[in-house]
Amino acid sequence: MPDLVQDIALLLTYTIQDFPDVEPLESHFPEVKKDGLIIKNTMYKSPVLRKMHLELAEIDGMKILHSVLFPDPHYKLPIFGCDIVATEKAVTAAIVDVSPVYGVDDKFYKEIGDISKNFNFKGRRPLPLWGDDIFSPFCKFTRLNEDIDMANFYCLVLNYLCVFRDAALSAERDSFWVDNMKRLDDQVWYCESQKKNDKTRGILEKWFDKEWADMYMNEVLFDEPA
Ligand code: BLA
Repeated sequence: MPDLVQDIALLLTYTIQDFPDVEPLESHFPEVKKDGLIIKNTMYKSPVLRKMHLELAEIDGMKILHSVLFPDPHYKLPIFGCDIVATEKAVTAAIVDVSPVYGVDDKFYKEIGDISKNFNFKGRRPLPLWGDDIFSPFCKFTRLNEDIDMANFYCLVLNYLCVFRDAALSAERDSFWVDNMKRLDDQVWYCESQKKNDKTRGILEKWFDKEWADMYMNEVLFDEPA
């Protein structure tokens, strides 16, 4: 079975580090180790993207990739998000989306829609309710069993990421504060909704405890923009 987590981690790392004027963002938890568990966090920022986060976790043959690229709300850019949960036998959950915020132009979603049409997965899974509140109509959530499905999912992420990157490279700063506040609110809502994911919370609570899981979700994964 291909190592989709590793392959997408490399793709994201190259893409993130290639943004103009990118700088490391200090992470309070660059590495967490407990029993057989290891979590690694890398974070970057750029003038256009306020937080680019890649997290990799591994325990007992299970691998998890979590990545969110949060734009600076001064730019009309969506939020890129990807989550992959893989066991030794299959990828049980693969999710990718460019989630809408106020003012992202139709051209962006036209391009994403054209890509989305070309990727349909047999293992398609229904989104939880909290996901319906934040994801775009082009969010893909699927189980992946076969190598070809994994290759297709990689290709999908690559394509979404290219469109996102191009939009970020050509984005112009919006000086209208009301619209910037709307986008800030949309990011807060995105984080609030993601924190309702009982599966992420559940596994963190199992590895650590309730307090730690809360702290980690609030401060590392989905801290709200200042
Ligand atoms: C599901 N996320 C999951 C699952 C696990 C995690 C174990 C269940 C897998 C399954 O049902 O097969 C665990 N994900 C983690 C952990 C971290 C993580 C521990 O990121 C980090 C430490 N989640 C995100 C992002 C998105 C996301 C950025 O962090 C989407 C952009 C989505 N994860 C997401 C969704 C599900 C999921 C939609 C399915 C939830 C459900 O079916 O109820």
